[in-house]
Amino acid sequence: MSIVNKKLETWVKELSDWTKPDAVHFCDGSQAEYDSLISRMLESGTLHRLNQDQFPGCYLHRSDPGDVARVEHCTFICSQKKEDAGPTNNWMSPDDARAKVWPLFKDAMKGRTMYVVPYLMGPEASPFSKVGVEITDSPYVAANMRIMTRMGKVALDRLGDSDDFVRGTHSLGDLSPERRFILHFPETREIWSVGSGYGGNALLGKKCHALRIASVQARDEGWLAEHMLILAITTPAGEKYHICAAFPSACGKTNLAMLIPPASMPGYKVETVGDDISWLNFGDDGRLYAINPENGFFGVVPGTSSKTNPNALASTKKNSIFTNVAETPDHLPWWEGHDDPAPATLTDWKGGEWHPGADHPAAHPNSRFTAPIANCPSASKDVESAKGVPIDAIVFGGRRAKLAPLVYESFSWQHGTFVGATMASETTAAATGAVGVVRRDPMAMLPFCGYNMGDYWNHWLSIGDKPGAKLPKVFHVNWFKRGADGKFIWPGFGDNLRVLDWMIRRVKGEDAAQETPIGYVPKRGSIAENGLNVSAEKWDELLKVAAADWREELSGIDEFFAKFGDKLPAGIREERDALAKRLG
Ligand code: GTP
Ligand code: SPV
Ligand code: MN
Repeated sequence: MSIVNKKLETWVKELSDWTKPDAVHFCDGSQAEYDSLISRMLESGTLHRLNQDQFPGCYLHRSDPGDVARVEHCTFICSQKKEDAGPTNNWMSPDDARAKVWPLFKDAMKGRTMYVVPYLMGPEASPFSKVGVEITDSPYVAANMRIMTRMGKVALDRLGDSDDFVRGTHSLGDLSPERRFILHFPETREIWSVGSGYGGNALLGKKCHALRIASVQARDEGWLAEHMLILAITTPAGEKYHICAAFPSACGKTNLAMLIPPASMPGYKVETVGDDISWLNFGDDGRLYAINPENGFFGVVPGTSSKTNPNALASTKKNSIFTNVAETPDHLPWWEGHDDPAPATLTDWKGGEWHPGADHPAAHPNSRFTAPIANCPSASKDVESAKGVPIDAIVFGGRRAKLAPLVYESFSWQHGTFVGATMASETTAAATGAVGVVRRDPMAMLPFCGYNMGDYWNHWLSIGDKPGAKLPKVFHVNWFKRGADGKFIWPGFGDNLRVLDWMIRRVKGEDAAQETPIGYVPKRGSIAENGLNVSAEKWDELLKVAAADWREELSGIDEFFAKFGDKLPAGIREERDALAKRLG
């Protein structure tokens, strides 16, 4: 394929002179090109063919066992000033990056093909969509980018001869964790990633572009780039509502986005617009409209079953890539939480022999599927909507074994921003490091905000100050509260619709809430209970707001806020003080 964009051509030339690939391939995004990428990877052993009768077009990839998740300690914001990265990001000066990391790309593509991957984040017809180009020496990355984004010609057509594209440079390098860096240059809209071939480290359109770089563009241009799913609910009365929800990694976005209503709630319909990232822009009517910049899912596999998430399961049945799952002797993918019990012998995610009862899981806890949105039975036609869908409610949430009630509603946009800013959640396998430790994760953006988190909160507050803004209500949920027996109290999954339904009724102004110091919680009996088996004691526990526990939480919040010094916005401090007062 020939390209016409001179800036792109010059950049590709510079990069190939430095990285010395054996060949350069400009991706056009065609099916034929994808097929040849797949054939090459089957030949080289990068991919394994799964059972084509049951999983047509599906393949398995086993990543390097030391390269299985995002690496937050190797992820840096390389703004000119350290202060612009803020206290929650790692910072490296652009000069240090050039001295320390750029040499890792020298000759790095020798013996490999360089793929030039132009991609469009967002629907083809949307004015809010943005172009990026990822240059990579990983055919696995190129193939995944074709599923995850609108890739190739469509992006180049959009770009024309413009210089307005995010430049992503990616090399597997030697896959050594010591030489692994994920760098973001917000001022020049560049990304450098070396030493990892995995997910958010390497598919640069996703977290690196659509969140870290886009969050900076969003601040500059007056919109929001968020780690949020987008779903539509149609009620039995035929009214349609749209909800965005921000939960940290592996905390239930994909599941909620693809929710199937419980049998005891007939007449409701849930449709999926996005499962991970939202770009929110103001419409002429003052409302926030969300587009999903992605075109596929990079979803958590373990725990996915016909009981928990049949839509995700269906999405993976064709033309999908599985990464780090186990494989049965019949070449079927298998994982913990699968509908079928494990067969007597499996090949585990590392390629070794595995038997039930082994001392490690057969599938990696962060094993993933890459699947086209078009495969999803619940996919909304608005995935292609140019202006996006109007948002009625924004939901924050995390994993909290204790403290946070099932759901509460904030008092105002400013208070909602405070609720997002003070989110906390137990860590998961989506990033390397300890699992199950409570950490602050504002707006589920802790690992993804491309600038000072204090300025980011200020940007959220400024969204609320826009003249004529008609803002969504802001809620907080916690599906993960545990009882004295250590088990989840709330059944979750499909039954989460009961909570969304309560939110919708609040949006409509129904008197279904009671005021507490932290916000409005449901009046007892106001969440649809028909067909649900939750005892009165459990409802008490689910909806409890204990002032003493929240006072303790407030001291944790204060500790976190102290990091921001005078970057902590006045509006956030006001909300903190007001909460302290309400708690007594
Ligand atoms: P990322 O792709 O990492 O951003 O994750 P995500 O937020 O999309 O999380 P996902 O929906 O994949 O869920 C992660 C894990 O949480 C899976 O193991 C799910 O089974 C589990 N989970 C999701 N929803 C619920 C719920 O309502 N209740 C309980 N108990 N577990 C849930
Ligand atoms: C997440 O960790 O939030 C993900 C997976 O969605 S990754 O693409 O690795 O970021
Ligand atoms: Mn995510």
